Amino acid sequence: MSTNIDETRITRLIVSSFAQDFLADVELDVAVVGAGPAGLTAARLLAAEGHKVAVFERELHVGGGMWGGGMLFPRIVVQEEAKAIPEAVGVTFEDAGDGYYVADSVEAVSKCASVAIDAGARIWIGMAVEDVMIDEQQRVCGVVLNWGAVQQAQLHVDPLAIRAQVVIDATGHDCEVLRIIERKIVGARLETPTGRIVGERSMHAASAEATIAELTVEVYPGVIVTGMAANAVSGAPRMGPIFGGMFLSGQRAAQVAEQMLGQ
Ligand code: 48H
Repeated sequence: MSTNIDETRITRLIVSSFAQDFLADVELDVAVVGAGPAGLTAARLLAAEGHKVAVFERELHVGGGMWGGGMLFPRIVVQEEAKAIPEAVGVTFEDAGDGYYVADSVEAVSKCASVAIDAGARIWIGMAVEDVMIDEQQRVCGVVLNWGAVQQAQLHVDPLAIRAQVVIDATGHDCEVLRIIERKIVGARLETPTGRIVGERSMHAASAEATIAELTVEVYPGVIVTGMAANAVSGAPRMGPIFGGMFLSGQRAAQVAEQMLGQ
């Protein structure tokens, strides 16, 4: 049998399938903001444990800063301690010796996203988190969404809200969820050396990679910070295109979220 192609049927299928899945994600265990390596890793591991997880990504593409590798040379470097995490999703590495491993960045992103989806995490693209939802105690209990394109065009369109028991800020260098919290929640105190966002420091890859997993904490009630955002919020350095810390931090974020969900 050949398909009788009908344009309006296609329209109905697109909108009804979207509506069904989006409505299913209005109440989540974990909302991950940002589909970079840290966010994708946390989402995959939590979904694999049976939690209801969605990733909200502002751009049309996933992968964040990993997609473009180092200065658009589409390769990433990962150190020995972290290599098992991307290997678990099928990323292949060239052993460059001395504990350095090199992979194709497009392969790495594609496999991280693909296995996260297979594990049950839903990835919503083109959706930006522009605010958080709070409860009476000022604990974060969800995210406020708008289309990424609406944000870019600076249109005045009211957003929609998603409830989540845990929110993970995986927004990279700009730690955007925490900037919103700092700006909008009166008296907000973060789990950082100053209680505020300290800001990312200049490159020192060894110390940046050493600190990132331990800086992956519940940084504000209901919110875990992971990936580059974890270093940025606490005043730790950047590391350039070595990505092991992002995978280790994403793994740690999943562990912290599990503890929070179990309470
Ligand atoms: C929805 C948003 C929002 C928002 C941002 O930058 P990322 O790749 O983040 P990490 O932490 O997983 O990885 C960091 C790494 O890529 C990197 O930049 C490194 C290692 N840099 C070192 C150096 O020295 O430069 O991904 C963050 C994602 C992006 O895709 C953003 O588009 C997205 O978050 N995002 N999504 N709502 N408000 N803000």
